[in-house]
Amino acid sequence: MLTVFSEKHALRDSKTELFGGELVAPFECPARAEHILERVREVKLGNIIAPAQFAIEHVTRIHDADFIRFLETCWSEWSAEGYHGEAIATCWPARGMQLRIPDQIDGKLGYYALAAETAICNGTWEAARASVDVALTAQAALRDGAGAAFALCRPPGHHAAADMFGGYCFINNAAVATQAFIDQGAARVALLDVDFHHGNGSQAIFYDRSDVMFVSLHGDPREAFPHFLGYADETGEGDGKGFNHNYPMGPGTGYSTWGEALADACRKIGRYAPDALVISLGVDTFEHDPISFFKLTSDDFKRYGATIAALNLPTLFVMEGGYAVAEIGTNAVNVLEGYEAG
Ligand code: SP5
Ligand code: ZN
Repeated sequence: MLTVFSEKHALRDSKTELFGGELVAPFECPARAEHILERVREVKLGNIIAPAQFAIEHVTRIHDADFIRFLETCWSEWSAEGYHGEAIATCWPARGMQLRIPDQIDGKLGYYALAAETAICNGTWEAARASVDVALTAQAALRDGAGAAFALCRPPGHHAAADMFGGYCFINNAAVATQAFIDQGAARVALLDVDFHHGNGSQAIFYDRSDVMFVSLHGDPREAFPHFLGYADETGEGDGKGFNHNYPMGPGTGYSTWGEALADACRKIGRYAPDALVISLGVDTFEHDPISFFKLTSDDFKRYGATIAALNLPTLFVMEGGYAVAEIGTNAVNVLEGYEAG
């Protein structure tokens, strides 16, 4: 299987994450991508290529132009304020307030942020832009006939909505790649999100559409980030009614329960008969993930790769989360190896 990787991921090297009331070293760090790349090499998964550069219009098919401008200019506007730390939102348009976009950077940060844990630093925009190029390059390989490809994206994307960043995400790589399939003539695309966290951004982006089915397995929002979306009764709206499926699961969920949810999700995807399948591949479902509460083992990742392969669809894997850094390479590549063996 082809892997697409950009060294520019390393430009996203934030020093601070707001966690438990402290500023800590971010869980979403450059070493993650390096470990995955190392494992791809170790098992000889296939060729590794750098991304092509795509026009921003591919991105603005999904994201609002003002939001993209904000991401692009955030760091310089923040630095110009004379602040010493990284750009972190501190005030939001909460219940009863206005949704007008302010002029000043603290206001814009609050408007566009969905969470405060994700700080914007110098290089964040360049890395996010390279990350979506990685996804689009891998997507182009499928367009040109590859059966599967791995977009080793970093930073991740599935929490990013049309006009919101957070949850370590800026541009929704999987959503942009999904839209690229549609723009190339696909009638239906399924987006299956197996990251531990609900893919709130992806769900919101496709919620009113029937040409993209979004299916997510994740920690129950009663217990887990992003806390305010991901319930089972969110089934889509308008044309999208019946094309959104959530499988929230509680603390301690292991493969017996998770694998059943995946089997059910795959039955729904099979009935939908999409032209392509995009996987938001997070491996923070791992038993030793430091911020999550599922209990999948490294072997389980192989097993579910085979389950995905049984759908027999052109499949684009897009890297999302996973914070057990030492094991992230094994776990992510196990899914891909399980897929190839399956
Ligand atoms: C892409 C992705 O996986 N993003 C995840 C973002 C999660 N950020 C919030 C983390 C808060 C973790 N709280 C964990 C409590 C453990 N006791
Ligand atoms: Zn996650």
